[in-house]
Amino acid sequence: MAEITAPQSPVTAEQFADEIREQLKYTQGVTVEQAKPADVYVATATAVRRHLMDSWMKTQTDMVNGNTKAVGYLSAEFLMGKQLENALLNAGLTDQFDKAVKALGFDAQEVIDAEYEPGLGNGGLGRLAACFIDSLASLGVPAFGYGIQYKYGIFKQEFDENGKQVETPDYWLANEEPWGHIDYNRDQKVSFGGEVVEENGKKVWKPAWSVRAVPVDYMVPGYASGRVNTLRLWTAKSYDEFDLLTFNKSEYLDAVKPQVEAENISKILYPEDSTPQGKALRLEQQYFFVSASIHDAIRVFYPGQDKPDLTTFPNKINFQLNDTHPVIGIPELMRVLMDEYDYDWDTAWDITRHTFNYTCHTLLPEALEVWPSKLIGELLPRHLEIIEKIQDQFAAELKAKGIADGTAKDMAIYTGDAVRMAYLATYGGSHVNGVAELHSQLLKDVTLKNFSDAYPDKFTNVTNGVTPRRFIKLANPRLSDLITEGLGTDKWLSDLELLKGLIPLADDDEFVKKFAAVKQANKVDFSNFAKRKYGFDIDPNTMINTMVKRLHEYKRQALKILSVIADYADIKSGKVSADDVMPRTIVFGAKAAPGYYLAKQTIQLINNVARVVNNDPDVKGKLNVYFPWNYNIELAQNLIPATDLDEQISQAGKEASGTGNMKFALNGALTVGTLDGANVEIRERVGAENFFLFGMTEPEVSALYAKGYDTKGLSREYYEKDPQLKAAIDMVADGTFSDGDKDTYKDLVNDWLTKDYFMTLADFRAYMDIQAQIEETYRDPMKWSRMAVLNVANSGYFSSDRSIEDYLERIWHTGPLA
Ligand code: B1H
Repeated sequence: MAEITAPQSPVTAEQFADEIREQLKYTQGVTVEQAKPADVYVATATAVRRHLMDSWMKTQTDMVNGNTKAVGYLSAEFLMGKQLENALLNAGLTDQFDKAVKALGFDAQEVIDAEYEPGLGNGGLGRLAACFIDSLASLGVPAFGYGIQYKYGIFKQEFDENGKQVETPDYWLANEEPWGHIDYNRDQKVSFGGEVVEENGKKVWKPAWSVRAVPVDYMVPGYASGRVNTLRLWTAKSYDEFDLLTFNKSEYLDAVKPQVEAENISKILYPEDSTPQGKALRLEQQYFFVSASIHDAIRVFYPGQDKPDLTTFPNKINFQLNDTHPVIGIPELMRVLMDEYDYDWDTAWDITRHTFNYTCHTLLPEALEVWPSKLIGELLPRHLEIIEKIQDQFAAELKAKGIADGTAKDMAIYTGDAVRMAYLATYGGSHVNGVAELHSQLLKDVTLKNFSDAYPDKFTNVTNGVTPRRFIKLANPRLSDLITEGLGTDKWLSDLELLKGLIPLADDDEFVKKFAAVKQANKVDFSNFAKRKYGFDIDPNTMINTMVKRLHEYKRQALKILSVIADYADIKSGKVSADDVMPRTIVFGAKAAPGYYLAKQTIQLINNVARVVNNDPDVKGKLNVYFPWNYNIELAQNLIPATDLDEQISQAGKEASGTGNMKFALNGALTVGTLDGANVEIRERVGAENFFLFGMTEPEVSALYAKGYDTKGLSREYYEKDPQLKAAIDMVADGTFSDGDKDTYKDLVNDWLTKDYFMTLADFRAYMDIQAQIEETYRDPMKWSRMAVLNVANSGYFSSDRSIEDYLERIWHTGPLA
């Protein structure tokens, strides 16, 4: 018998059933007989929260009274996923729940399914924030996640009859949401606009309008740590309930206008992943949550003090800036310290500099936020003044370092016209980190090179990670049981490097067969799930080949779909006999930003390739393409454990890290990938022989740009030279996937043949070649499964617990509560 260390509440199933019954009756006014699964879900959530309450309160008092510095993770996105199962796991109530709901006459899965998934993030960046707060709590480190409770999360994706993406609003708060507790008594006032005047030699900001920031608190229970941290998401409320003066003039709609506008601030998550839009409302959102959070931290750590000694602030909490989105926090803390607490500039700067650190998540220049000075000046006039002064100080510092004028100009935080938030963050904080080794290196060599030359000690790397609780234990219970059996303990859930103990089992045929059986059972489960949710008929006896991530040109979904088309063309032309084809099911999941034209064309193309291929008797059962709409955490948790082959095929030097790649490797999928982002480190760890590498490296990509690939139309040569590539692109152009219409994909085709910035065509041949090798390997099931076991065994490094430990050591210099 394996040693089991998972948390286990002393409460019995009978007691837990009574607690649920009590919630149903006394809070919801529903009898068990009347209750629907959704009622039982709410009752269970409330009961679980009660179980966590003492630990939550104790964690907070220990944090405030103790000497352990806390972490404030400032993030515009927290993509949490459903909460119930995770909360049950960490509260040690999973078994009791299963038995209790059964005793009450309900199906556990139906109760779990009643929860509506909150979508308060776009993709990897938001999910990383969710993994990090899970790991902080599990390591017992005192921490706050600070963000926004958007009323509308990431849009719901549907496909119309032409296969085009249609976005519909995600009104996730339409039904009772039992996890968040709105705390009207811990509100903060956040102000905007107006002007700065001088009074008695002091700058005074006279704002034009204010909103009320009200916190909604979510418990973040640690796994086996006994600690429960807080995710505090701010919602905007109006102060001006009603403008009586206007109302008396019987202009009712004008009277409620300020209220409606104030509440707009937290209304919607911007759906652009990696290409921010410079909209005033977005800057309002950023300032709104950051200002409220800074004031909240002062309230929490200096309770009841009018004149706190804020020189100790950096010893109380360090704020991590999750990308540039919260960087306005730097001038805000300066303003608070000087204008609200009377510190002089130098003292304020010293406090600020020691309070913030910045994580950069991108290499795409268009993703680094730059705000027009005019906009900042209108919305936050005092902050613009402070930014100007920071720029002056910065310029003087660069001069003193002997940095050339031209270079210093290139490095300007404030250019007169614009404010570069990444530069402000780099200068205004203590550390800057990238999210994978290659990414951090490229930040130093390219994106932030001047800064790295001037401030080499600021730069470090923390490779991303994912939480094994949600992405192995909850998503893949069969594999979890097998791992526990193989290792003789379940301790791997809080020490993922223990997975290394599985390495010898890759040579144990019995174990490898069990592992293969787990994968097969997961594939059957997924097939059933896909039937139920989408009406798909997925054959679980085919290879499941998955590409799930946001739709972006650099991620190269186009490369994948072109390869599928090429395979299809080969069968149609008789070049390849259908009998020789290894049956594959290709599953895509991807949302495109609503205004991203080529990304949306790619979605339409994938859907229509799926329609044509799946209905063609010539390839039936051999080549199948499915595109479940609305990719989200729930779909991820069902699809990842069932995947045989995972696609991580971005152009080298473009994907900062990727975190899907880690989830797949940890669930025993093999990866086909480029040397990009964290793929590099995954391959290093699982072994080159257990990873399907293809394509140009980052230096090769740079060299090809230097030759003029995108500017001189070099992609056309690849098209002319490679008949298989030509056949595939011609098929897109000739209307095969648009009922004969030659215009549908013309912009996509034109881009491939004239520009192809992300070098899809240049990497096509290498990609087809590696796919041939993949097929050959898959035909040997034992070999494939052994490779998959070694992927699991060697991926323990990619736990977000390890990422957090790296942050603690390299950046935050703090640790667990005593
Ligand atoms: C990542 C973003 C992002 N990088 C702007 N940048 C956004 C940028 O709303 N916006 O404007 C939203 C998101 N997201 C991703 O972060 C990277 O592309 C991944 O490679 C990385 O794994 C992930 C987590 O570090």
